[in-house]
Amino acid sequence: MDLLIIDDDTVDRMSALRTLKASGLQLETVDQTASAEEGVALATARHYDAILLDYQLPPANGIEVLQALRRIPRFSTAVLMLSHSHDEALALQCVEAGAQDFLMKSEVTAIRLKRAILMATERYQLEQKVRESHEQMRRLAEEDSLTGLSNRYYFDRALNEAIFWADAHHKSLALLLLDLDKFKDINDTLGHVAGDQFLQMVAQRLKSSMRKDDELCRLGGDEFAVLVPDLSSVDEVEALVARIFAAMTAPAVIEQQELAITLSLGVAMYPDCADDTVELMKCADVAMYRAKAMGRNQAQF
Ligand code: GH3
Repeated sequence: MDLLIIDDDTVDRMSALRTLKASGLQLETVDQTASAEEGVALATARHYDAILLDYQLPPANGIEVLQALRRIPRFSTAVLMLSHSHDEALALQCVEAGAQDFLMKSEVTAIRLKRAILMATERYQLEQKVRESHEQMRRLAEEDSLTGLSNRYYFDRALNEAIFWADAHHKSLALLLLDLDKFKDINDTLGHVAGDQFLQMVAQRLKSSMRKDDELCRLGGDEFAVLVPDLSSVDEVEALVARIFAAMTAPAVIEQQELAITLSLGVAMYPDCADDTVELMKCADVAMYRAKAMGRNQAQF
């Protein structure tokens, strides 16, 4: 087991070290530091199974150090807070801030420390597994399995949030609806697998046309949507539309056949042409069908 002790009191640090050695825990590494800053740096540089963190670390307190530790990317270490204080409210505060346990220094014996470390690391690993499986489930629920893009479920939530954000910040946003032209012909002539490959290629090209904050989703079938938040001018949307069409100019090559990629695109702006999500979707849909009606392979605003 790899441990780190962060305690500015040399006597307490040595005592923790002695207690650890007497605990019978299988210790690989026990690093120690008197400085909160160095403690965070050590925990950033390598993984520890547990950190024994003193609550009193002037000028910081243990909760601030705990927060700094938890900001470390992929931090996965159980933190046990130690203090001379018998304050139950403080103990609760530390656990609420994310410490796995709170131990009073005067009551720490080798057996108690061993039990606390084993329980804390086990509980932490369990919490970590639950967090990871929640995250995995969320990702799966929001991902389109064919293209890897976000799906309709994600899009509905993102659209509501984007409108809420635009209202709160008095900003505009654009919604683009894209529908491939005569996509069914590819399925009919080359088969469904080739159709799938075509959709994957289009998805990749669309992805490469986006800016960092643009939200690209596959709504289903051959239909895609893009949310363009925080718009300063319509020029930004026009530039994005131009990038999308430019990305489609080279044909897709599937089964040694060159297939032209064309799509019809409808753009709707919020709040200029709609008051809510339903109206905005309708507005973009009408524009997209206008693009189809006017000969396809074009955008309509
Ligand atoms: P239009 O230009 O009028 O939009 O013509 P289109 O052929 O693109 O439109 P239509 O909506 O008639 O056809 C969409 C086709 O997409 C029909 C459906 O079978 C196919 N499709 C839907 N989802 C998938 C998929 O995941 N993979 C494949 N290969 N085809 C799909």
